[in-house]
Amino acid sequence: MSMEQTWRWYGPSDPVTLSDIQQAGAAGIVTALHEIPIGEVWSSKALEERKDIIEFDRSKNPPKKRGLTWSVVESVHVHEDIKLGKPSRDKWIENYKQNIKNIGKIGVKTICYNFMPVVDWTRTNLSLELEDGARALDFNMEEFATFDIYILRRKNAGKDYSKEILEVAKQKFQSMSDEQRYVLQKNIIAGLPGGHEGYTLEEFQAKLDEYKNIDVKKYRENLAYFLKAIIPVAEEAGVKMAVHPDDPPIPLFGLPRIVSTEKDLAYMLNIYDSIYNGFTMCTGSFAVRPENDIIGMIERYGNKLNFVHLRNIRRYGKDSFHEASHLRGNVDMFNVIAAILKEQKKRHAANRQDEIIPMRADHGHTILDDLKKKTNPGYSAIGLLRGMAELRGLEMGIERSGIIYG
Ligand code: DNO
Repeated sequence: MSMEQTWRWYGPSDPVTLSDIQQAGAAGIVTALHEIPIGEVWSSKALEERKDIIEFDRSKNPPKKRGLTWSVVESVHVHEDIKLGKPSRDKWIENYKQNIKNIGKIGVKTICYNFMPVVDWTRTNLSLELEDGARALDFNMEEFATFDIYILRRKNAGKDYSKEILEVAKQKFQSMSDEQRYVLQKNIIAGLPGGHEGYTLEEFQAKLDEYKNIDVKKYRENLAYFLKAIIPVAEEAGVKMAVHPDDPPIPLFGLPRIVSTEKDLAYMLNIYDSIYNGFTMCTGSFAVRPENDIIGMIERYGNKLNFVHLRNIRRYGKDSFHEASHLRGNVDMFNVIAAILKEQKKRHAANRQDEIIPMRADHGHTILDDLKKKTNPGYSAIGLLRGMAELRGLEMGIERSGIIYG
């Protein structure tokens, strides 16, 4: 059986329409009520309305079923008070539980979320020009350090970088125009689509300050507190939770990161042992650390693999990477897909109801006509379509050749 092909849709204001998504051949929609502030309750009414928009084209008379289903909610973000372990966390956890119940009621079975402090996914350049003229997302540690040390001026930031990086960052900062400095700042803290809220420099520093006394141990305790509260509710509601790894999976701004490696994953999955406490295999995120054995992770923790983001990266320098086309990069996509299909086979044999795992092509390059349009970074239609087409072809090749049965 193939994986379920899904597509991330940012809601009615997404320049990529539901009809575009159908034409791309996806059947599952991945979306969220992005307009609701982090932490608030998503009402059943608002959820039902969004589900209706996804499933029916009401501009037709009679309304036409589109053939799309809302498959995954990505993301129900975790309120910062929960991450910080503040006394007010219980109130936000109650809201989170209510969201799980409401989402379960409309028939969505998977929720993707993350536990990254302050910032969600982060890049330094949203439009890196590649040799062929395509544009890609890029994370350059030297530019990141330039922002951290010279623009944000975080106290003691210099201690977090090697001598080489410090040297380059200094030169970079000096040679940058005000405009370039502003763009770098915006890329890092203004918020990427679907991620955290945008911040000014002052707000951002204030957010970082709140984490002053939170080390990895404390942060893990806060995650454990959250999971122990919500997973029983997810089990009851029939909704599988899928934590997204840190993106990139390295500590940033001196903040704790706890979903970056296989060890981290093992730890968080063990906090509450249930298939409802699972993870999102985001290949592009985990692959930034060459020691992350992605295929082994799928083999070892596959029973809790609840969602898949297929994306490729090309590493350069230390901790830097740009996003590569889906089949050409440091991720061995062939063996990744084979391992996921094997997991599905295992579930089939075990009579599990959730044999088919939802996957989406993640972050395409900006190419062709999209280069002239305003698009969501990483989520322009044509690049994602290219990625999706390549991945589904590869998947079919693997299935038909019988490789996974060998
Ligand atoms: C970026 C995404 C992330 C992801 C969240 C999950 O493209 O992979 O924003 O949705 O980290 O909560």
